[in-house]
Amino acid sequence: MLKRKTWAAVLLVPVLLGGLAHAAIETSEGWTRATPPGTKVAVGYLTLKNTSKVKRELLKISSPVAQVISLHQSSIDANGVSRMWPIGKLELAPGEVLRFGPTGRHLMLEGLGAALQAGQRVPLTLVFEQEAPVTVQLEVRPLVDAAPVADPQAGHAGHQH
Ligand SMILES: [Cu+2]
Repeated sequence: MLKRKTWAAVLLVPVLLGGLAHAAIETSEGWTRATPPGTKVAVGYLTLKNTSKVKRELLKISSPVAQVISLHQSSIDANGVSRMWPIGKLELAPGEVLRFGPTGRHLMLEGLGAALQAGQRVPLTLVFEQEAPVTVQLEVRPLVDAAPVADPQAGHAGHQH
């Protein structure tokens, strides 16, 4: 028994030193939507969780499929019109969970090299301050015929940023 406890203590050391082996920012539920041919813009969503005890700022987002990826916020005004604007800075407080969604925050993927196909997976790399880059796969969901009014992708079809 004594010997087993000693081993347990040894194995715990790297975990307690932490930070390197285990990513402090967890990502989940990443998805985007298929794009019609010729469309250069797509929107993406995901959930971020800061499992660390310190705040973390998102510094950079990149993907091989898009030239530029930025963060946007959208909301519906009193007339039912969807509006959106860039988010300057995104910080996660310790323990904070941030869910992106069609009526809130979204990722703007601009300058797509090719149309996104349903079933494809789009890799996305997120760089947070003082963290190793985190890569998440966005699942490409089918393009729906009648996009809801609140769909930021529909809102982006008519204008450039
Ligand atoms: Cu947008």
